[in-house]
Amino acid sequence: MKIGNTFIKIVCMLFAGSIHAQQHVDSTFIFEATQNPIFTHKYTADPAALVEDDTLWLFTGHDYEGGQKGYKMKDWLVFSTKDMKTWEEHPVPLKITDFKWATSGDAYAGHVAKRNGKYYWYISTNWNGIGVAVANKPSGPYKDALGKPLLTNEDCFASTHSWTCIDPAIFIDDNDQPWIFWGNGVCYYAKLKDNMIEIEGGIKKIDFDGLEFTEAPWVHKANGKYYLTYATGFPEKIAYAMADSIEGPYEYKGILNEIAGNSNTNHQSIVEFNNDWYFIYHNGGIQTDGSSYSRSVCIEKMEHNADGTIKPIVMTTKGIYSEE
Ligand code: FUB
Repeated sequence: MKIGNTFIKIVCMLFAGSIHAQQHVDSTFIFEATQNPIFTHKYTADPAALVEDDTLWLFTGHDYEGGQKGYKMKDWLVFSTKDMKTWEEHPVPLKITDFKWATSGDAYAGHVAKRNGKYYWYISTNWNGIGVAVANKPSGPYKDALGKPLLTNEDCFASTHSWTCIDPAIFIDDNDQPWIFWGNGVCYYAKLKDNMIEIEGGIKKIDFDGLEFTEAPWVHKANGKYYLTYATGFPEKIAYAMADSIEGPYEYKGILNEIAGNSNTNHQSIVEFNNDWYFIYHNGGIQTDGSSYSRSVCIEKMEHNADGTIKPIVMTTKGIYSEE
């Protein structure tokens, strides 16, 4: 809270749910998480993590509070942590109204990637396509980089439904080539140009035996293997496949995460931070008003086996705080 030129530090210990919080200076909010869901002061969905130096940045969607009958999201949120315990929420960095062409008004899932010293936030809009905003800092502010969508339903050559062009996920390979994966019903992918705001070459789709793709693709690489994780079925579980190269062929490896409590969707983000792998997802678990449309981000540790497969995620209330 700012009164005149004086910053008033507000210490508000919130003992409800999992948060013992300290709120201070302007609109930044600092708190300690002690269990899942990580954030209980707002409904958060569709997490996308970015690690830079000693900080994990977590970009999320922002559901309306309980009692909703559909996905209602108007802006996106950004949090950061250096130790996975103390979290900082930064001022709202991006809103759906920042994309003038997004007449849907729906702030669906996004993903932030860093390149050439800038931060690119790829967002979906339900039926207006995928846009990209750019900023000089991970916390923003972000600005529409194109003034039009980067991808639209017309690019989704194998789909006919209106919400097919959603859920962008960026992967920058070791040779510095950026890729974008996205889709609902069909998993599409393409190269991005070095400028991150143009598609390079053709758009292709992922196919392999056992692929039943709903949405939410995410690509990570570990020990030379490529992993494609994605939501399958509905209510969604998270499945995964492995490959030796980014374009496959991918081999289906099974279910990584089961249906998340009280939520039709699951939407994972997988990232390595301080020598641990984290599986970040959402459930509808906030009591009493959590639901499929009022979701909350949760975090579990994730482990690769010696043969490259991944140990199934065990969703818990204590989550990454279980050793405390
Ligand atoms: O949040 C709206 C949609 O729900 C996302 O785009 C999907 O991944 C699902 O989580």
